[in-house]
Amino acid sequence: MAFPKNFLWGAASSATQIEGAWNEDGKCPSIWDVAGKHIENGQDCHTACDHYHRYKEDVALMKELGLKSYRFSVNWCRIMPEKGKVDPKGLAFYKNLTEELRAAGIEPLVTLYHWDLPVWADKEGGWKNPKIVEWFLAYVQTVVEALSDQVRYWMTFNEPQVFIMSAYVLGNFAPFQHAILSYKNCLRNMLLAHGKAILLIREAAKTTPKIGIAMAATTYIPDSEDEEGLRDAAERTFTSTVGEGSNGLYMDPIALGKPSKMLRRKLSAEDLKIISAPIDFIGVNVYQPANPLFKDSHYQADGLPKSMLGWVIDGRCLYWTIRQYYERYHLPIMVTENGMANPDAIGSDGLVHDEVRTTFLKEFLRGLKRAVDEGIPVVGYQHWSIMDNFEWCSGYGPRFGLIHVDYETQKRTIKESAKYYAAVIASNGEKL
Ligand code: GCO
Repeated sequence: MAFPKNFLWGAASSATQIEGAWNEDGKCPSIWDVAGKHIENGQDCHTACDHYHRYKEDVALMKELGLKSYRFSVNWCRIMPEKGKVDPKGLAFYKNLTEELRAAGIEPLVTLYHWDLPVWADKEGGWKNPKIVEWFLAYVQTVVEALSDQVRYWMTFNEPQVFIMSAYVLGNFAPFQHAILSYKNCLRNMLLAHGKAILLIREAAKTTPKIGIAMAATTYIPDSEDEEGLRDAAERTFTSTVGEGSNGLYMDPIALGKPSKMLRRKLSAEDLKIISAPIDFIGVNVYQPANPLFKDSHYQADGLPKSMLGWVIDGRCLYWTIRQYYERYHLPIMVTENGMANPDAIGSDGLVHDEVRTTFLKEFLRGLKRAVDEGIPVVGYQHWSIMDNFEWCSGYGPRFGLIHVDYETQKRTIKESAKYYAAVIASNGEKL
């Protein structure tokens, strides 16, 4: 089976990771702007790729690569620098960006929350405070009213596992807290904010919206493809609570209206009705399989290549994530992130020879094709990332981009892997 004609081949980014201009045009600081000592090598996100000032050049590069879609996030801190106060300059930036994308024939895919919580909201407890639902909805309303003439695709949240579990329990993402007793409250607040945002978007949008959520979809590759192997893998993927592998904990209430055991007493029937407001697709962010997390897995990671962050490279995990999510939730799937970090540099010929990323793409896109061939409705693939950027606490060392960024000069260079990806897009996935 061929890829659908309107398949969304694209790339992804997020506001904090590329925009810079952290205190311009009235923007308030986010929890990442003040992350200080938590970031490697004394780095920060204040300038990043200066995309705020260079978005036209960046959209021109996307057009050159032939992207059909571009996933980016809106930074809450630009839109509402104070509680209840809208900043028209912040809105103008995203209006200009979406218009530029439309003019280039690129479909904008908007994430409403990719972790840039305003410091004013954090001071009042952030995701621990039930009032955040109201604050978040006021922000969403403003964005949807301003952009929905140009934007059809919306994602409420990016990787709730990370901005709830890692940020408030493990304490390794901003705001770096160990508030385990608040974990269930944070989860409930996030789930209600998601469900209410869905209803709001459907009501306020000027063009019929397609709404989803992007999950940290770390899933388990079956040890064998017989019935037992498949059942065992899916079971581990959705019911394990190991780190970010807790797919069912976060997704079951949303897509099935069913809480896991842990949330049963926390969510009322009324809550669940709101939380399970119908969505149009599930976004999956896929990097590496979950298998190495399970000691009793037969999985052999030893011989497999790893990225510079130590993440195992195994292209099969894209296929299995798509299949397991589809079989459990029966919703169209969008790959909202997939990529790898590499210490890329410009060669003496002025080119970036990132063969490892090309090999990575070939392998993962074959997994994507297998899913499409089997008739699973996959609506798009967004490579992470459009350009090298600020990798949260790891700073600027790990380079995930299709486009190389020289952080001294802000010069952009299209990497060799991006040329390969452009050819795949031009053939609509025929030439992998
Ligand atoms: C995530 C985020 C991205 C990361 C990327 C690489 O998945 O953690 O959505 O912002 O940069 O995943 O780690």
